Amino acid sequence: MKTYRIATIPGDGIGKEVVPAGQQVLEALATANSNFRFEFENFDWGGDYYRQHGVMMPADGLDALRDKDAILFGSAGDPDIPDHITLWGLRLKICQGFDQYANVRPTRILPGIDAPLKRCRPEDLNWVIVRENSEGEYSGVGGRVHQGHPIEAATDVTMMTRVGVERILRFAFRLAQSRPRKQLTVVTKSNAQRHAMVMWDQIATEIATEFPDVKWDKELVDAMTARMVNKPATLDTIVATNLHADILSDLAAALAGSLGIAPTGNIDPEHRYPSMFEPIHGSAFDIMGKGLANPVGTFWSVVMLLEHLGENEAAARVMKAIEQVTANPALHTGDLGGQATTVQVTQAVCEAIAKA
Ligand code: NAD
Ligand code: K
Ligand code: MN
Repeated sequence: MKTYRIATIPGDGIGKEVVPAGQQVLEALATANSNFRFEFENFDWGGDYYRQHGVMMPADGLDALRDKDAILFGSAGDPDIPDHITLWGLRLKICQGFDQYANVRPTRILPGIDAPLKRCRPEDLNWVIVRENSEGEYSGVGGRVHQGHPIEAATDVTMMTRVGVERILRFAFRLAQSRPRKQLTVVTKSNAQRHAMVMWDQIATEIATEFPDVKWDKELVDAMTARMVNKPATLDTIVATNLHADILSDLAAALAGSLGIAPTGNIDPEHRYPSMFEPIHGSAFDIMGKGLANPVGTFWSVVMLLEHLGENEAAARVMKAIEQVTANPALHTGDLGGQATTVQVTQAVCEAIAKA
């Protein structure tokens, strides 16, 4: 029997509620399946750790994760600690430290969900947004000078490297090629950002020649928001920069019903390091600690984790269980207009897995 070593990092806020729920789903799956088991190691990094140690994770934290098969992450963000400290001190440290340069964010309208885009037939809405996850607007290059003085100034430099842009575009073209519609939309803002984004467009044209069977087009990011709302069926695979795709994928999640259902994988496509899976939402300060968090985004992230491990049958089993549960409005959490709790949804998904 195969053993997969999984690191769990709940982090902060509702991360502490949804990650244990995700672990329960993996355990239910292992119980129902004799081909593999999981060995979990939990890491209590995040805001509480910061209050005790002055850092979000230990200096040798990456070494503790290095030999894992995958990481299940919750959220970094604490009401009492500035957001840039929590984000850079934990999630980005892992993403950048393990060169998880491809962030993959699927969007579909799940059964039973009253989504703003529900007029779109489910078979017409099957997006995957690929987010560049290692540089761009989040390169960390910049600075702040003359703080508090009239001449105060600050920069955050958008840094795109040819290597970084080539590899994310190649990943996106390859992903598009593997999907039925073989279609890719490359999103930029090359009218305004006339250096980095123009280079991105040029590299897209170069990489496209390697994928003659992929139909591709370009869209400016502002126009893209309107296209997602007005012509959703014209989109399939989408690739955008770190910042643009961050924003577009929250829009995508809301259009599909809620931030609480959307998953993501921070992937190292070369499998040199463990990849990390997480719901796209944050710590949700307004509902944390109340048992109201929707765990579906984490469960769908578990599906992506299983696919990454090559356990496609098990992944499909979890996805089917999720869809059975979302189809029942009595099992909707507050963000979907229902009254179910995190525990109720988790139990229902675990039962559906056991019965499948
Ligand atoms: P958020 O995603 O935490 O919350 C936005 C809104 O969506 C809130 O009203 C929240 O209640 C709701 N929501 C989110 N997830 C939900 C779920 N699973 N079930 C039900 N409702 C849900 O975004 P925010 O308020 O901008 O950020 C809060 C904190 O989280 C900040 O510190 C931010 O930096 C951090 N954050 C972290 C990550 C990450 O770790 N990957 C991502 C986004 C935000
Ligand atoms: K998250
Ligand atoms: Mn985000």
